[in-house]
Parts: sequence; C-alpha cells; structure tokens
Amino acid sequence: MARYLITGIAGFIGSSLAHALLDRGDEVCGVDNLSTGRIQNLSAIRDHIDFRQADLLDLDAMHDACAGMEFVLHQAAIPSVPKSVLDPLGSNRANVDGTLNLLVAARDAKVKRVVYAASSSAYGDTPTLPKHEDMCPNPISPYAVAKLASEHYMISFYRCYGLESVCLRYFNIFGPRQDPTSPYSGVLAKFITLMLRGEQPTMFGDGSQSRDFNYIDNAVSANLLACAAPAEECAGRVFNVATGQRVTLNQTFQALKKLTGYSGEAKHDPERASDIKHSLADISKAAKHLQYRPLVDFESGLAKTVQWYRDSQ
Ligand code: UD2
Repeated sequence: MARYLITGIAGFIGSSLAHALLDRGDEVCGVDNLSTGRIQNLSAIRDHIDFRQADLLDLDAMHDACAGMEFVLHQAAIPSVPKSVLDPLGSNRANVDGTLNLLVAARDAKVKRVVYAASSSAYGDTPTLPKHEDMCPNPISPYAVAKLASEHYMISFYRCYGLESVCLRYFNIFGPRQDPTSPYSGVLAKFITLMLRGEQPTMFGDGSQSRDFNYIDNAVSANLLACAAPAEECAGRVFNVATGQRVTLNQTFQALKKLTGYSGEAKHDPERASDIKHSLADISKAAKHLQYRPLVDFESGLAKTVQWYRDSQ
C-alpha cells in the first residue's frame, strides 16, 4: 500500500486514477479547485479519500497536501487548446505556475516521484507521423506551450533536486466521466452526449483531421506503470501514452452513428484556430521502459463510453 496525491482529482482522469488506486488498496489524497473538475465524479469514493478543495497556486495548501506522500499524479490543468487561445494568461497560471508550485511543495516534502499529465499538443502540427519523443517539439497554442514548459520544469526538478519525475504525453484521452458540458469539452464527450439526445454535433473543418484517441483505462495503466518502473528506466523522461492508431473525425462520427442510433449528419463550422491536423503516436518508448501496452482498443473504448453516457442520462 502506498500514499498517492492526485491533483485534479475531481476531473475525468484524476477521478479515474483515484478509483483505480482505491481498488488496489492504496491510500489516496486529492486536491482540486473545482474550476473544471466536478465533485460528483468523486461521489462513489468521497468517504475513502482525503479530499481538499485547494488551488495549485496556494503554496501552503500544496505543502500540506504533499506531506507524507510517496507519489504525486499531477493531472490538474485547464485542458483546452481554444480556451488557452482566448485566455493565455489564465492557461499559463494554471498550467505552468501551478505546476511549479506543486513541484516546489513535492520537493520540500521529499515525495518519491511525480508523474505528470503532459500533452501530445507539444508536438504541434509536424507533418511527420507517428510522433516520437525525440522529435523537436513545436507547440502552437498557448496551452501546448504551457504543457511543454511544465515538462521542462519536471525534468529540471529531477536534474537539480533529484525529484523523480515522469512526463506522460497523453494523446486525446476519452471515456466515462469526461465532462461534455463545456464549450471546451473533448470532442468525443460532446458528440456522444449530443447524438444520444438526437441533437446535431458540430464538426470544425471537414472532419478529415485525425487523432490517436486513447481510452481512459490505458492512461490509468500508464500512470501506475510510471510509478512502479525503476528510476533508471523513467526518471526525468517523457513518454507518449496513446494507442499507436489513428482515426479521422469523419470515421469516428460514422462509428458513433451506429453506437448511438443517431441518423442525421454533422454540421460543419470553420476549422478551430491552433487546431492540429493529424496526431498519431509512436508508443515504443513507453512499451520498452514502462512495459506500457494499450489494454482497450479504440472501438471497444468507444462502445464502453457510449454505454456509460447512455446509462447516466
Ligand atoms: C488537445 C491535445 C490532447 C489533449 C487535449 C486537452 C492534440 C493533438 N491533442 O486535444 O492531447 O492535451 O488538447 O484539451 O493537440 N472538434 C470538433 N467539434 C467539437 C469539438 C472538437 O470538430 O465540438 C474537433 C477539434 O477541432 C479537433 C478535434 O475535434 O480537430 C479534437 O478536439 P478536442 O478539443 O477534443 O481535442 P484536441 O485535439 O484539441
């Protein structure tokens, strides 16, 4: 049994990590400022975790939260490309200043390891596919810049202070509990909930853009592996967390029509500013050093996700 702090515990990924850790018998503490996280994501486990409503920018609260922790799973963020284009200062405060505060607190508390939710957006719109970790990052949106800057802070804290840090570059994670209600929500959460209600989703662009959509269980597994791996395999390093397969938005929409029973067509709006055209990961580095393997493929993950939203309507 180990002690874990999850930042952003009330979010989609943070709450999924909390459920998985409690299932294994680990001790879970969590912080969330509830800016994008939802307390109902914790309703089934609220009595089994030490939850603190706190902001990453509150250094005292971070010191308190990190005290006695072995692992920190840092998921808290304002996770949106378009939102960061509208509010780059807010994105930087939450995604960079917040991370730096947390790292200072984790270092002071002598936490063993911090695993960080990095983003595939760091690669930018490079034409080379698949994207591998040795490629030169080329972030476009303020969100991508912020996520990449925090990767560098993670690595810096390993080099300067010996705080073991592992950066997991998530490629478009989806699954149960992803919030569909914000204009900045991930595309699958939005499309599924709209289509189940018989409402028309909006595609930005012609739908030919592609993504390496990765089901939440795979991201949870990557975090657990990143905590268990020997330091010489992972500390101070960056790993893609994805499936190694990509689908276009048009293909995804057709698959969702079958799963949801929606028979209409999508509305088309202009492409989003700072949008990436194609995204596909090389996952061989995580396979080699973390023993990471996708446990759930895209089609099965999509079916499970549709079922979850159907059941929770
Ligand atoms: C980026 C990152 C992802 C993660 C995420 C956090 C890339 C390739 N991916 O996801 O790893 O960090 O940010 O937010 O950088 N779309 C529509 N209609 C909608 C909503 C979205 O057509 O209603 C399109 C959107 O223009 C994009 C695709 O769907 O082409 C995926 O958009 P998203 O917001 O779900 O995720 P994305 O790729 O910006």
